[in-house]
Amino acid sequence: MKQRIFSGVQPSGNLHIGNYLGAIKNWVELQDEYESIFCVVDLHAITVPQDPETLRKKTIEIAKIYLAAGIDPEKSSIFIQSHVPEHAELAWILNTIAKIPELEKMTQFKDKLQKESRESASVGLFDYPALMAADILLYNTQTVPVGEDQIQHIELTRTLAKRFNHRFGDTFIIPEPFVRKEGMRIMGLDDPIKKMSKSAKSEYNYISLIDSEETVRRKIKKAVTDSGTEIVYSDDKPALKNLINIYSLLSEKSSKEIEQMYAGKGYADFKNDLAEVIINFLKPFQEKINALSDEKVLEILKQGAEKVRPLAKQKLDEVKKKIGFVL
Ligand code: ATP
Ligand code: LTN
Repeated sequence: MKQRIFSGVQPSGNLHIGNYLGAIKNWVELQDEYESIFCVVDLHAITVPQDPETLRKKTIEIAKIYLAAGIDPEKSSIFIQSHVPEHAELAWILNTIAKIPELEKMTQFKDKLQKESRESASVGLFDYPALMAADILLYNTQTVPVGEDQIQHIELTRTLAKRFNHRFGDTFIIPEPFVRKEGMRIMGLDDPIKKMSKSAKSEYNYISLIDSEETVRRKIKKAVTDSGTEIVYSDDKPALKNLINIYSLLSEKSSKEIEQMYAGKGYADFKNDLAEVIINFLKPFQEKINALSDEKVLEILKQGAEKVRPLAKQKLDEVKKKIGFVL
């Protein structure tokens, strides 16, 4: 029996190379080894103010990105979270298991509160991790491939699952995070201390997967660098380290090789080549995205939902029985 993995991305903002390198690239590599379920988490995307037309467009776009990256719908299930209502139902139940201080501790929540005021933050934003726990636990997921920033949410998922099992008897599998060392944290191009983020204020923070050649060149030119002139990979030069990481991950060259290639050369040469490396990666990717029609993608997503829904229903029924609901 293959182990099961589950992961998801929010259809908000523009997916960037950090999302690709930290998450989606790994999914593609894992889909042969694991029974894989990948979700477009639209219920999560509405926890911050959003525009309905953009949400609709982004939901399909994320699915296209999954497919263009190499997720094969014959091997893996891909679907839209809101097409399987069991996610919201289980999240409600887990709300009654989770404790307020546990949610208050979540770094992603605290970070987002810094971006908008506490007064305007929704209860949904606060509760985001309970919904994420529901996503994972509904499918008896053993492994959750994510970027490093999501580990805390998976820890909470484990806590909730154990608490439920303890109170009501064995119900949930306790999932493990799966984080690849490489690519786990791509930093912002305008601020190498914070992770690259699609909700960043400035578009100079990220390279989106749908950026044009000209945009990539402009953003890389503007990317902050550290003091000095040499191309060296070191912790004291976080901006350069991040750029070398991106170069390395997209070109399959090691950071050592890259250092050697640019010995005696300056930032300008390095940045020009980095822009070309990114463009060479994005071009075929974008061609694949453009070749997919919205209708075809929606059909794949609906089939995905049909395939996974019975699993979700079975688990939710088990949960309902355990807590005393009349079925
Ligand atoms: P936001 O900044 O709006 O919260 P995000 O860019 O973090 O969004 P998510 O939808 O939260 O994107 O994340 C999707 C996946 O991409 C997750 O598995 C996450 O860990 C991973 N990821 C996000 N940002 C990075 C990054 N900078 N480096 C590596 N992985 C990342
Ligand atoms: N919270 C995640 C997206 C997400 C997810 C999930 C990831 C929602 N549900 C379940 C893994 C498993 C994020 O912001 N990256």
